Formats: sequence, structure tokens, C-alpha cells
Amino acid sequence: MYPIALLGVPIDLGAGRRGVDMGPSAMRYTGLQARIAALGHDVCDLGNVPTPMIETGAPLGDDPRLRYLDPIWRVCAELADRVATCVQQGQLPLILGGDHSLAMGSVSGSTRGRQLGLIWIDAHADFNTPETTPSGNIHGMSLAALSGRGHPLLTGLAGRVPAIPPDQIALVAVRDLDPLEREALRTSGIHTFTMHDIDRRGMAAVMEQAISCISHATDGYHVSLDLDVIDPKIAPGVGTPVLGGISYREAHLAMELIAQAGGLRSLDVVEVNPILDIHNATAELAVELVLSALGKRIL
Ligand code: HAR
Ligand code: MN
Ligand code: MN
Ligand code: MN
Repeated sequence: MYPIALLGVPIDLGAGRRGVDMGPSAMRYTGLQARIAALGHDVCDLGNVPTPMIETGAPLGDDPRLRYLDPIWRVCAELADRVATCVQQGQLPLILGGDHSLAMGSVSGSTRGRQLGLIWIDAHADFNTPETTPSGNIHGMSLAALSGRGHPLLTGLAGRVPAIPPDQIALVAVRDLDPLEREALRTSGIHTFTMHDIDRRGMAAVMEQAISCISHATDGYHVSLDLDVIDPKIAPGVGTPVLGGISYREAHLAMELIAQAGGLRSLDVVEVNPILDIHNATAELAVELVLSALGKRIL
């Protein structure tokens, strides 16, 4: 296994609700680094990527369909460089969010100089564009941008468009789509596994298929884990809770199968919102899931 590099990105400019900027602290507070080390991994914490705040004048910009476009692009460009440097040094970057807009930077950096597959585990598809967004929140556009759709500043972060071709992307456990986003997703070529598929076929069958269909001609994969994929009864501390999510065991099973498949090259854990959490339970669960993805086993 590669040495692990932790990178915090306390960004909330891409989300409509404030609080996910505290996600990196909440996850570090649980003893994340020591617990990864206890699995036998080499692990270092590279600190946070500097992120502007609304209070200190982050520019909103003049397009209400792309709120905070410029500062989000800057943070993502910086994150992409830092992640690419980690990869060059043979490390596996673990990115602590922060809202899901950061994945445009982490994935773009991690796929630089190689072709990764992408597994996006989320209640949402994050497949809006400026033309379809109901909110103007860029965290709802990050998967679209990575697949080549949206504002050129965002689609261009990887230096090639698309950063990841749609047939190398698997979207897992989605259950909340906006009407126009849904139409775009249906014809996108992205391998999509909804909550319905998980209910019918089980998490193991779905994850095995998701991993296999993004593993042709790729050098491993990036996993982007949005904590709102988990049912809000178990994970209340997220920016945009949606009823009917995956269970605690299904979430661990998904991460264990990712670990066993052996292709993990980089990982995001995003949308943890400590303000809405109960005794840091969601951050604690996020960290447990990271440990499962990094090879922790029951026996
Ligand atoms: N689809 C909605 C929008 O575009 C909300 C999606 C963003 N929420 C997330 N991302 N937490 O996964 O505004
Ligand atoms: Mn998301
Ligand atoms: Mn989500
Ligand atoms: Mn494919």
C-alpha cells in the first residue's frame, strides 16, 4: 500500500449551507492520523489548502448560476497541484472536505499523467451545469465538470477535457436528482447505480459491477465519498440530508470491497457538517469508512 497523505480543504463556498468548512477539523479530532497509522500505513498530514471565506470577501461573482466560481476555481487549481505532487511522490492522497466542489481539484490532480476511473458515492449526482442548476451551488456541478460538461474554468482543471471519460465513471447510491440533471445523466454514458439497484441487487453485487466497469484501461481509481449517501438517521451531520440512504453496514461493505479490489489511488471524504451533527457521529463514521477503504478488517 502507498504511504497516505492527508489534505484538508475547508471550503463551503460551493454549498448553500455553511458548516462543512469545519469538516476537516471534525475528522482530525477523532484521531484520524493515528488510526490510519495503527493499520500499518505510513501517514503524514499536509495540513489544509488555504480557502477564502465569505466573511473575508470571497468574490461571489456576477453569475447567480455559478456562485463563487472564481475562488472555487482557485482552490481547486491549488488542490489539483498539491494532489498531483503527492501522486508523483508515490503517496495516496486522502482529501478531507469541505463541500463536494473540491473533487474537481482532487480528481483533476490525481488523474494527471495517468488515466483514473472514478467512483462517485453520493445521494446526489452533482451533474448540474450552469444551464440546469436550481441553486447556483457549484458542489452540485462537480461530477458534470469532471466528465466534461459545464463552465470551461471548471471542466479545464485537469488540463484535458474530460478529466475522466463518462464510461470510466460509476455513480453509486444516487437518490435525489433535479429534473434536467436527470435527463442529462440518463444520456451521459456514466455507469449509474441508484438506491433502487442497491435495494434489488444488494450492495456487494452493485459495488463489484461498479468497480469492474470503470477498471478497463485505467490505472486504478479515485473514490469520492459524499457522506450524505448514508441515511441521515445514522449520518445527520451533512449539508443536504436526503431520506432513504444506505445503511451503516452497506457503507462499510462498499469501502471494504474497494479496499479488496486493490485499485484505490486517491480518496475524498466530503460534506461533513459538524453544525448539524450529533456528538461528532458523522465525522466519526466518515473516519471509520476511511479505515475500511484503507484495508481495516473485522478479523
Ligand atoms: N442538486 C442540487 C443542486 O444542484 C443539490 C446537490 C448538491 N448537494 C450535495 N451534493 N450535497 O452532493 O443544488
Ligand atoms: Mn456530492
Ligand atoms: Mn450529496
Ligand atoms: Mn466503462
